[in-house]
Amino acid sequence: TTISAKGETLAFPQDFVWGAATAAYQIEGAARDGGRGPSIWDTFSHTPGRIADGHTGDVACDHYHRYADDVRMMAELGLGAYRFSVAWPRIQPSGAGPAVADGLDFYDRLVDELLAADISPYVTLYHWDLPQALEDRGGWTNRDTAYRFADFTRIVHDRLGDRVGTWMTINEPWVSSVLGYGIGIHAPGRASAAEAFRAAHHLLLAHGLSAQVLRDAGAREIALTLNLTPVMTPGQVSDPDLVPSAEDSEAVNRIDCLINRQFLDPALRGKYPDPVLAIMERMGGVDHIRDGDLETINQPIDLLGINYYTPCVVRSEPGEPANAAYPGSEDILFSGTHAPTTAMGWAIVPTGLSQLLTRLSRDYPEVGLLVTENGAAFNDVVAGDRVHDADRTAFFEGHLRAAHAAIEAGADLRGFLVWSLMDNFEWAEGYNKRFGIVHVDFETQQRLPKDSALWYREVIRHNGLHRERARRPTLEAVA
Ligand code: PNW
Repeated sequence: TTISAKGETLAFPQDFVWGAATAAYQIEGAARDGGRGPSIWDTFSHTPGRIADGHTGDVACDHYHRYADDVRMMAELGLGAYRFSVAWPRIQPSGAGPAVADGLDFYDRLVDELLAADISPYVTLYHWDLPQALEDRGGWTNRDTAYRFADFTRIVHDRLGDRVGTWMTINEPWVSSVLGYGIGIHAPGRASAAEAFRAAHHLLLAHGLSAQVLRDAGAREIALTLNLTPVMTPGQVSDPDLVPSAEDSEAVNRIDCLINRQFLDPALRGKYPDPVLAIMERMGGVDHIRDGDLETINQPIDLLGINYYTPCVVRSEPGEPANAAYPGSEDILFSGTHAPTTAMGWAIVPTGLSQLLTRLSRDYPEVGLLVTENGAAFNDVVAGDRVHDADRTAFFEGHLRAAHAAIEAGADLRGFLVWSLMDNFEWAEGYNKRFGIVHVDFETQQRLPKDSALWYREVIRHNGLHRERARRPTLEAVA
């Protein structure tokens, strides 16, 4: 029996998708196997001083060799969907030209294992591992990269399209462009506001061209995944209904345009917000935007993938210099909060997710919503064969309650994928920050489901969340 008596659980919609997400460079390792070419993350992680403790993704979770065991583990956890990314340099080592058989074979086997385990594969085509050869020709600042990505899309879809229904083009173009080209804390490590805007535009163009290819090839569901960040004043963190001053509202709107609408509006409305165009003009011009680009970018898509971790908290502060990650953010102060934080130092604000989902379904009603990432790094306590991560469970519980509230308010949320399936290479933080619901011992490669994974399995099994008062032993537990 399930605990479905009214009031005992927060039931999610019947066909709600429950799963977990990863990305190729963060888990695969096997950096030189199967004819894989170097990506910008190989170059970056092997550059001294770039990654905490000099960590690299050379071995990572060795998932390339352990994928079959990993799929078995996913099945044991009851996952209905698994979101992974395809490493472009495994398929086209120099970013162009014919596909490498070993690379395609790997993803082919992975997809078959998933389907045999009744887990739906959700494929991300770009999760930051650009072939280094393309970076040598300008990377995402070069318009041609977008066309190379369309070719890559076609190759991957030709091989996997008969079995993969859901396709995500680009993961988090804000992070790729701003952290990679704007401030240089991610690969390729460049630091120029003008380049970041160019790169962002070409990433959007790549999304549009890729979506066209997928549509023409008959893909069932096409998505763009964005790191969407509710922007709020310090007062709104604890009281979402608070009405900010006119100055604070302007600050919130400007940052919302830079981090969210710079991507949402071209993809879903075919235009850049005016404040973004004005800032782009100041930062080096808008010549990279050609006639027809916005039509290409504005492809009909089925799903918007939402990666939510933490809000952005700002207020007006005349005289404050611009924050390098937000060109044009003069006179805005980026503020801390009193909310508890994760090991990343990110404030934990579950209501940010309900706000975000409600706002998206109001402002962009034509697209379905899917949480493609939500999760947290904590300093987990390993105790024998258990990993106690009550903080992570509480984090997910809070965010699932928030997601449920948004659904009740009418948001068209189709599913929820936790970040991440297992501890992995957390980019600039290396292996020091653990986001997994499964613990990984990076010496032995042993996987150990954390308490949060066991809790998540129950959530999936019941298609819902127990209310506080359902915490007492359930019918099953006492039966
Ligand atoms: C996302 N930020 O990255 C990525 O999609 C994942 O690959 C990553 O592991 C996860 O979130 C956790 O970090 C982000 O600094 C990295 O704003 C950095 C930021 C946002 C998202």
